[in-house]
Amino acid sequence: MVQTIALAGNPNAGKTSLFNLLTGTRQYVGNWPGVTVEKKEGWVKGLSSRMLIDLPGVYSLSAQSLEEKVAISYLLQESPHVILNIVDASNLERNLYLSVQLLEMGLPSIVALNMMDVAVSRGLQIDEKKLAQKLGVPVIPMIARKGKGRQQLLEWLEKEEPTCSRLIVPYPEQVERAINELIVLLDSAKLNLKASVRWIATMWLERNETIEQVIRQNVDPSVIERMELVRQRLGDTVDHQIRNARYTWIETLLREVTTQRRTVERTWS
Ligand code: GDP
Ligand code: K
Ligand code: MG
Repeated sequence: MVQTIALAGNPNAGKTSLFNLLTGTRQYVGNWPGVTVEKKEGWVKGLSSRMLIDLPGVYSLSAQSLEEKVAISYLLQESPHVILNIVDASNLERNLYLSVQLLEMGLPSIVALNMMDVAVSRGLQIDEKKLAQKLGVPVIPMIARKGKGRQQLLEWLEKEEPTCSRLIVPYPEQVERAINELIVLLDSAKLNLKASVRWIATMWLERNETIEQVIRQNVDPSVIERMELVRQRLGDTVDHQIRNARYTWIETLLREVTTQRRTVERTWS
């Protein structure tokens, strides 16, 4: 049976480098259905029956841009065997925003911590074990451009059963209350999706267009009406509150897992 690995990450995180490193020349390029966003697929070299799918580079799953909509629709509807989330280690705070959203989604995931050479040259030390523990999924340090980390990644893909993170970002109290009410409503609607119900509830509060569409197509109008009321009660700033809570969670995480050494500036006078 073919297992699909979905490659997700910010633009410039090294997605193309990693894709080429893993697939070599066995690539097929097309478009995502209905849109002119490029879709690349390829067999993973050195493993049997593993198909790597390159998702568009995105900074979040907010479904604002076409790329974000393609990525979120794919993950929601196709549920890959595992999400391979490539993260730029030299740009952790921004890159982890997408990671947090992906991990909240609750699909099986693994993180490729790329650009380790850049991070090290800037004096950034990352406790990878602790990072993996906090994210709730394996973290594999890589230098994709030089092929470093490939072997470890392949071994993991070959041998391990992918895990879903149990990452829970704590949101402000009134948001948590709304999420819990939405979870009850969504449970009664019996949506047939692999994504976590908590994540769907959070995306509904953020007015994520893709989630909005899925819910309007699959949930009873009377239930949607009650979901609307829960959302309206929170007012216009709920998406900011959710975003801020994610960034606060990331800042706390980074304080625990990173150390910035002072880099010595060389002078040539
Ligand atoms: P994409 O936009 O995510 O597809 O990223 P690319 O694979 O095109 O990489 C962006 C740039 O970073 C390119 O110039 C790559 O050669 C470079 N790059 C990729 N991985 C690494 C890495 O681990 N270390 C360093 N120093 N550069 C890398
Ligand atoms: K690029
Ligand atoms: Mg690219």
